[in-house]
Amino acid sequence: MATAAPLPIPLSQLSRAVTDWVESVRALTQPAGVLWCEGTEAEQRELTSKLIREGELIRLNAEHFPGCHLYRSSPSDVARVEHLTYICTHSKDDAGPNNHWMDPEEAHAKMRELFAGCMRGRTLYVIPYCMGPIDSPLSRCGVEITDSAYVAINMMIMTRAGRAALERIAHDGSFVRGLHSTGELDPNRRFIMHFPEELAIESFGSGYGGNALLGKKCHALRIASWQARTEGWLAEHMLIVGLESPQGETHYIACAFPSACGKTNLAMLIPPASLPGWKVYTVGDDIAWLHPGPDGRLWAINPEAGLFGVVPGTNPQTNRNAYQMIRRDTLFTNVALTADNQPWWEGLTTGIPVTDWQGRPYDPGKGPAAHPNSRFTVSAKRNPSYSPRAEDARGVPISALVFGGRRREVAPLVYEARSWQHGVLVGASVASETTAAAVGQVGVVRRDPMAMQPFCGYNFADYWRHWLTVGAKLSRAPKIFHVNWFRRDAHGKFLWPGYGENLRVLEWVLDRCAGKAGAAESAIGLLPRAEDLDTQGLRIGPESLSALLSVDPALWRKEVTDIRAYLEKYGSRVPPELLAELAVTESRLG
Ligand code: OXD
Ligand code: MN
Repeated sequence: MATAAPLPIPLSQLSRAVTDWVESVRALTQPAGVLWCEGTEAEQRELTSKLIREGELIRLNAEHFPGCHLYRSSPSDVARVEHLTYICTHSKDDAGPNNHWMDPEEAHAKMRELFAGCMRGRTLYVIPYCMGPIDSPLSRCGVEITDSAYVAINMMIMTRAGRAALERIAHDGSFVRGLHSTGELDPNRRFIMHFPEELAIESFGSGYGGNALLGKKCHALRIASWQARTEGWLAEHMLIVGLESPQGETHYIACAFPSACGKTNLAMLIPPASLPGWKVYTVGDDIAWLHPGPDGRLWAINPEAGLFGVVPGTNPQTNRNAYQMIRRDTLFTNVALTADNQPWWEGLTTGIPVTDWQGRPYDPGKGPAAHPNSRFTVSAKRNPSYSPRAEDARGVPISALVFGGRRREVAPLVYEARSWQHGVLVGASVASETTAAAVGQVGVVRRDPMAMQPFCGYNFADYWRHWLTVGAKLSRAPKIFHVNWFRRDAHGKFLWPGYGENLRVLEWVLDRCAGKAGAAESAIGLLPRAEDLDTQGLRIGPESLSALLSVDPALWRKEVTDIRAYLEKYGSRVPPELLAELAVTESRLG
C-alpha cells in the first residue's frame, strides 16, 4: 500500500523568529485573518481573482494581452516619496546629509500609533522572500507583512517568495523585517521608515512600488547598503547586462543611472542591424549586489526576480524585447485603456486611448493618458533576453562599471575614469535631471551620487569611503566609466540617438577594458576620439559627434566648483582621496 507523502510543515511553524514577529504584528494591527504566502502559482491566481471580484484589478484584452491586468492607484499615490522617507539610526550623522533622519525611538512610537488596529477587517499577508537566487551565498532574505493583496502579488513577481525563502530563513536565522500597511492612503499619514541597525522597515500610507514593495528599494538598496558595508560588499542601483561580441566573448557590465533614465532599456538592448553579431543578455535592470570574489574580480547578482519598469516610451521600435515581454502575464499600474480594453501609454504608435489612468474619459486637456510613472510588473523570465547566468549562485564577473545621468549639457557622451579612486569621484559627482519616478518637480538637475541619492541607507561620505575600501580589495577591479545619452543641441534636440545605438559606446567601453580601443586624455578623464567609436551605419553628423565628445573647460570649471560645494556638505567625513582627485581635475582644466 502506497504511503501518503508527509504533509508539509505549515509555514507558520517553520521559523520561530518569524512566527513570533508575525504574532506581535497581528496583536498590534488586529487583522481579520492571516495568510502565509506559499509562493505558488495557484495562490497568485487566487489573489488575482479576489482583486478582480473586488473591482481592484481589471482584466485586460485577453486576445492581445493574455494574463494581463490593470491596477489604478490612488491619484495621490503614484511615485516614491523621498520627503517622507527616513533613515532612523541612533546617531544622526550615520544617516548623513543625504537622508531625512528620525530618532529610532521617536519613529517607532509614531509608527506604532499608525499601525495600531490599522488592519481591522483586512487580511494580513506574510510574504517570506529571498533577494537573489535561492541557493546563492550572496542572497539575503526578508519577510514582508502587508495588508495589500496588490503588494503581495507584486512581491511574488519581484522576488523569490514563499516556502523556499522561509526554509532559508529558518536555516540562516536572520531576515529583514518589513511591515507595511496602506493605511488610508492619506499623504499626510504616510511614512517610509528604515531602521538599518535593526534590519527593519516600517512603511505606512502608500501602495506605490518603491514605497510598498519592501524587498525592492527599502531592503535591496537602503537596508542592504548598510548590510553590505558591514559585510564588505556593495548594494547598488545598477542594471547588469552581458554583451556577447561577434567573436563570441561575453563580458558583463553594471550601470548606475537614476530612476527613469533608461536602465531597463539598456539591460534589454536590441543591437542595431548595422552592428551584426552582437548579443545582449539581461541579468538585472535595477539593482546589483556586488561582491569582491576570491579571484580579485567583482561578482554581481541581481537580487530581484522581476521587473517593475516605466511603461511610457516602450514600443516595438524603441525596444522590441521590452514590448514583447509585457504582452502577457503582466500587471500594469496606472496606464490608460483603449475601447477594447488594451493598455495604452504615451509613446505607443498604435491604438487610441479612451480612458485615462484615473479611469476618466480621456481628455488631452487633463494631461497624459497614462501616468508618466505608470509601471509594468513582470517576471524576469518573460524577458526574451533573460540571461541563463541570472540564476547562477556565484553571480557574474563584472568587467566595467558605468555611471550616468540625464544632462542636457556638461557631461560628454562617454569618458573613462583615470583609476578606481577617480572613478569613485566620478560616481560621487553624478548629477541628473529629476524624473516622474519620485514626487516633486521634474527636470531639475540635482546631485545623485552613484544614482543612490534616494537609496543609500547611510551617510554618503562613509559610503564613498566604503567604495574605496572595496576597490582596494580588487586585484582585477573593473574600469569605471561615465555616460550621458541625453546631451542636447542649442535647439533642445537630443544629439545621440540612444536605445540600441548605445551599444556603440559599450563596445568602446569593452574594448578599453580589453586594451584594444584608443582614447584621448582630457581634464576629466579619457574620451574616445571620433575614430575610436564604431559609427558605421550610424546617421550622425561630424558636428554632433564632436559636440558629444567635447569637454567645455568653462562649464567644467563651474561643475568642479559645484562638486566641491556638494562634497563640503559632508564635512570631515569625506574621504580626502576624493578631494585630491577633484584637485587633479581642476588643475588640468587650467
Ligand atoms: C524604480 C525607481 O522604481 O528607481 O526602480 O524609482
Ligand atoms: Mn530604480
